[in-house]
Amino acid sequence: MSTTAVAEEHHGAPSGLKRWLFSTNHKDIGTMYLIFALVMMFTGGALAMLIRAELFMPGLQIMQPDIYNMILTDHALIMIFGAVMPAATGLANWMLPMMLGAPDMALPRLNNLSFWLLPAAAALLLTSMVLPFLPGGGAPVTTGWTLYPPLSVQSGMGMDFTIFAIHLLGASSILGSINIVVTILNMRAPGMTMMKMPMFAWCMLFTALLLIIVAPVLAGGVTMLLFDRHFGTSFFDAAGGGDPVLFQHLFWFFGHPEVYVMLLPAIGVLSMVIPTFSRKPLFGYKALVGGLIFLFSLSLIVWAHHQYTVGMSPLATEYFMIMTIVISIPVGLMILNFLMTMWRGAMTFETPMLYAISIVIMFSFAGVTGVMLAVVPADMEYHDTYFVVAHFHYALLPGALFGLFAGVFYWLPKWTGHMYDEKLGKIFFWWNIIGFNLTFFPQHFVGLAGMPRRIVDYSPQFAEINMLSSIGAFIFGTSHLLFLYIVIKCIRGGEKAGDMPWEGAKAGTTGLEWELPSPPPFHSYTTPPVVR
Ligand code: CU1
Repeated sequence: MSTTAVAEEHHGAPSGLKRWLFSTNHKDIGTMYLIFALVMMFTGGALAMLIRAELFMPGLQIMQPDIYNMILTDHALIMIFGAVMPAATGLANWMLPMMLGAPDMALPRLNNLSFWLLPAAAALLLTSMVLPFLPGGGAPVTTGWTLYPPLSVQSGMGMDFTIFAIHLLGASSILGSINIVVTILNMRAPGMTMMKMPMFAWCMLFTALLLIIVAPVLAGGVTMLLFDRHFGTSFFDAAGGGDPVLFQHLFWFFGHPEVYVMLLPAIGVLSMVIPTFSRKPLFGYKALVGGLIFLFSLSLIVWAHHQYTVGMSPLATEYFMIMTIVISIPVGLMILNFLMTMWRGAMTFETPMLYAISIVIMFSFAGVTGVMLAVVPADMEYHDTYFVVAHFHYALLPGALFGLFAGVFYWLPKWTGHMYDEKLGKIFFWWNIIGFNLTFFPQHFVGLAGMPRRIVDYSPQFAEINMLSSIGAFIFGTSHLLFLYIVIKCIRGGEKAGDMPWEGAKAGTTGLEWELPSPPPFHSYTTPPVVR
């Protein structure tokens, strides 16, 4: 519908720029979230390209060490807070009301505020990157996204901009999460009980609950940092009676659940995509809900596995090790449920399904390296090496970003009314996946061989693998230009998509021997019941 048509239909509804600025419409806000995330993905991706260009060979190529560290820091902050989290909120905004049979999100004005805090935060973050190049701008932020003191207390003005950006991002996440929780609890259409909700809604519910619990802790931690920097406190300064390790506990109490905040929306997308393209209902719905509760609870009590090397008591270390290994049980359960959903299904392999299957494989691999890292004596060896970098990129690209890609391809027909170009979609998938694996798989080996992470230069024996990794990164990075092209092409036109765009993917093509089971869950939200 064109802007003017929208304005005509709702009397006095703003059009043009005001439509977006003052929007309380979940679809428009969802669109803005997704576009913002896309812009941030390209920004963070450009930083990643700079990192890999610098690491293309030993020696300093294009930048000084402190600038390298700043780029590394902002790559992480932008990807996590700017790209992955807003994209997930965008999907939730678009799909939740339709899935639950609600007319809109529960708190539409709060929804508007949650979104518009994001560009402000991005402006602060980008300013912090420009400051070191200006006279009097201070030293760059070189702490990494973990912002550990004492370095974060000592760094320049850019750190204050970064801290304020995190405050705004946290506020945006908390408000957005409250909206998601209230929508799910209060806005379901009659008959839509909790246990009938699509799995995506369950995943978003737990994502939001996690954020409401942990984002304030991060906000508190960085506020204490701010006080140490400017107001003479010494929360994290041993000379004044404080303890820098305290910050690590505050940070990772947020930081570990944050991994699940990024992961769960992708799990939600997978539990929609896999049944649709397997033409079978989701296997073990109740077990998955139980698994989510298990995962949600455990993810809050395993944080110190990120800091085995700080000298915690052996008892505490063992506790965190055991809990971390236990958390692989609900994750394994999810993988099993996805495999059982595909088992003997009439599978077809459109782009969303290709992503879903590759995610199950690659994320399981990250699960295995994750268990390796959970084991204390082994982690003493791997800590702060490229093995960790390889591990969490296998967790966060398949486990979050690729899940979002799957969701975008799955729902683009719904959003735009057009089918995307399936052939280009498949080309993008293979280009993307090959580039990704070429980049990050070799990093396991340099890591095991002892190459430290967060370092601008390395010794010559790591040269070949780093060059391979950089070539992979350029293949991976450029693939996203095709993604952008596919999305724009789909928005601008293409084959018309009906109410149930994936129905055309007919069963029987893989030798289905029995009656087709009940329709895929897509039906549950294509015709939402009228609510008044
Ligand atoms: Cu963790």
